[in-house]
Amino acid sequence: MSLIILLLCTLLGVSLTTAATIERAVSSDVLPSICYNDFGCFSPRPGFKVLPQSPEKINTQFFLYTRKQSSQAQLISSSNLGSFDHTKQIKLIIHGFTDKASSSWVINMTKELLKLEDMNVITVDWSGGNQFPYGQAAANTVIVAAVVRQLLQVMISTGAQPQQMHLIGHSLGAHISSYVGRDLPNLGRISGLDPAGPDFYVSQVPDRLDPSDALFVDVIHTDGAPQIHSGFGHLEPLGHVDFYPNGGSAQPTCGSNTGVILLQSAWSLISTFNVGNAADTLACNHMSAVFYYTDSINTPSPAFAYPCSDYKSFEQGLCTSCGSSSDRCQRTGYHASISKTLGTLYLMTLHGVKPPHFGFNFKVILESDMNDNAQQTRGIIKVKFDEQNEDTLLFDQNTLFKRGSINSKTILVANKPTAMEKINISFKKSLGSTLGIGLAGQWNIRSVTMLDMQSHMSYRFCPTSNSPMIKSGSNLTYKLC
Ligand SMILES: [Ca+2]
Repeated sequence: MSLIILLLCTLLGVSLTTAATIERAVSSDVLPSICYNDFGCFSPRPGFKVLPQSPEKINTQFFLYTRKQSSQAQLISSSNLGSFDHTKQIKLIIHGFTDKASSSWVINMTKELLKLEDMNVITVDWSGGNQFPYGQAAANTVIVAAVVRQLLQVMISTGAQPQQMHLIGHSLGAHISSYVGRDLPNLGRISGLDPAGPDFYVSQVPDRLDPSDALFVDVIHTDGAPQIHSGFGHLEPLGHVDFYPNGGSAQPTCGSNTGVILLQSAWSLISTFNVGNAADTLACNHMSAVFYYTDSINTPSPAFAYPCSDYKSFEQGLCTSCGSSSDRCQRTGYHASISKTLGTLYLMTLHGVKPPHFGFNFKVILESDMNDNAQQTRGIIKVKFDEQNEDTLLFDQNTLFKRGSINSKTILVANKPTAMEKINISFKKSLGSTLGIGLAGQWNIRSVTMLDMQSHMSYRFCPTSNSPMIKSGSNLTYKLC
C-alpha cells in the first residue's frame, strides 16, 4: 500500500485492510463505552475504537417544512413540534458526511416533495458532527439516530403512526436511518441514497442498512464499489429493492471515478477544506443518487427499473418485460413499492447533467441484410424518432455488424415519441484497430424493430428508399413496414 493511501486512510479513518488491522488490534482490549443522558451508553462500532461525540457537540437540528411554510423552515425539536401535523405523511431528509441541511439538494428535494403532496418534510442537520475525520463522523451516526428516534417517538405520542414515517438518507444519512429503524418497530420506509461504503463494507446488519430496518427499504446505488479505492458507496444490495442506475458504479455525467481521482479529490478536500462547495463535483457519482431520487418524485416518466442478471445484459436488450400488469418492474426512487418486484433492478438514465434523468425505454433490434456483398462493418449507428428527441446512440464504434446479423440494444429517450410512423437511422463507419480494412463503407439495414418497453407495443420499420444502403456519414428514413 502506498504511503499516500495509508496516509489518507489515517486521515479518513477508513477500514482499508492495513488500517483496519491496526484498529482491530487495539479494539481487542476491553472496549470503552460512553454514556449520554437520555440516550444511553454507546460502544465503538465493531472493529473500531472511535467513540461517538456528545449530542451537544453534534447538535442535531430539525427543520420543518409544510406547504404553508414551504420556504421558511420552522426549527422544531422533541420538546417543541411546532406546526407538525400528525395526520399527514412524515418525511425526514438526512444528509451525509461533510454536508448540511441547507445544501441545495436538500432544499430541492423538499420542494419536490411538497409539490407532490402536503406533508411534514423535516430536514435533519448534523453538521456539528460530520466533519473530518470520516471515522469520527461514522461513529457519530448512532447519536444522530438516537436524537432522531427521540423526535419520532414524541410524534408517535401525539398520534402519529410509525408506518407513516419515511426516512430519506444520503450516504452516512442512510446508515443513520438504519439505526433509527433498528430500534423503532414498524418504521414505514427508508430510502437509502448511495449508502456510504467506507467503514460499512464488512458491517453486520445491526450496524448498516438492511431490510429489517423498516417495513420497506429501497436503495439507489450510484457510486458502488467493493472498497474505497473506487467509490464512496456500497455496491452490495442492502434493501428490499436495490436500484442500480447505469450499473450502479459510474454515472454517465460524471466521467471516470477511479481510485486516483478519489485520492486527488480527498487531498483537495483536505488541503483546501472547501468541502461544502466541492462536494457536488468531487463526489459526482455519489451525489447522483440524490439527484435521481429528487427527479423521481414528480417525473412524467414511469422511470421503470428492470430485473436482469446484470447491467450488461440489460443494455443488450435481454430484459425488457414489465409483466402484463407492470408488476415485474419497479418505478425507480420515490414511487417504488413493496408490492412490486423486489431485489436487484437495473435502469438507464439520460446523459444530461440536469433533469430530466428519466425517460422512455425502447429495445431496438437491428437486422442487417443477408444479400449484401459486404461481409462486415463497424460503426456508430444512431436513431432519431422525431423532432422533439435528439439523436440517440444505438451502437458505438466497437460494435461489429455482420451480414445477416441481428443486433439489439436497450435505449432511453427523453420524450415519448409523438407518432411511431417513421424513424431515421444514421451510420458512420469507424476505423477500429484495422484502420477500416475489411470493413464496408456502407451498410444495408433491412429492418429496425422498436419495442416500447413501457407499453410492450412493437413497431417494425423498413427502408423508404429502393437503394437501402446507408453510406458512412449519411442517414436513411425508415417507415412502418
Ligand atoms: Ca440494520
